[in-house]
Amino acid sequence: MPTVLHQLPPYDFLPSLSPFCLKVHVALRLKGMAFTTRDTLFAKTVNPRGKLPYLVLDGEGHEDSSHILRVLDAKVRDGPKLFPGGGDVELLEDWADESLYWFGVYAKFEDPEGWQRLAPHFRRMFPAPLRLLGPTVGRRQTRAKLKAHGLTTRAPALVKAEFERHLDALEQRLDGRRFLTGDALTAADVGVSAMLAQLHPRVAPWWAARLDERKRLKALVEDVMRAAGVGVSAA
Ligand SMILES: N[C@@H](CCC(=O)N[C@@H](CS)C(=O)NCC(=O)O)C(=O)O
Repeated sequence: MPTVLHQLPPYDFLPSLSPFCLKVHVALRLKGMAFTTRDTLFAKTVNPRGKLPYLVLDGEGHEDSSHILRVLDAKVRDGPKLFPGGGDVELLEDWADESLYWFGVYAKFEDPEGWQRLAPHFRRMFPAPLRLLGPTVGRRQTRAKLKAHGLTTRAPALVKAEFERHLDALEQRLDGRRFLTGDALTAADVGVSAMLAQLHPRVAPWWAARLDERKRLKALVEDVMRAAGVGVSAA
């Protein structure tokens, strides 16, 4: 039975607009699995709970990137054990989803420079009849989520400073370690790398440049993407 990853559409330089979908993409590749992708901006047409990624594996549908990685661990022998049972992996993987993720959303949909660069790509992801209004409505909905999350209730300088502190904390963790929790690649590395890879220089140059300044962290993101054979084309 074919394995199908339902995801938000790709750009011409990243496999998906959604870092959660990218995370599953990377995990499937690390596990050596053959799969196809189906792209949509309308998550509810695939998953009644309205979220992507949604993975169909052995005829069964699975939602939520963290859950999907656990399903892959349980079902697929090859590749790294993504959740080997350590507490730090659990915490970092969840922190990447629930905190780091939102900085990427902010960089693309709230930061004026990011939105100016994202908008033409985002527009092309909509079916032709929706290209005029779709991006504006999509941005409005995304900004409402950012506000509910709390990031946009702070001044931009505070958001950027907090982002840099997070990068510094990750960079420090990599002092003397190959991966974020030790010598083996885990879901923590996959999750953090997927969230940071969405800060591509072509859509979020300021944010990508801050990552470039943290050499160990930048190398980790590149290594994870390379190990997974996921194309992230350069600026
Ligand atoms: N916790 C979920 C989050 C998934 C999620 O928020 N996906 C977003 C795309 S980045 C989505 O499907 N948004 C569509 C919508 O909210 O309408 C996971 O890890 O998969």
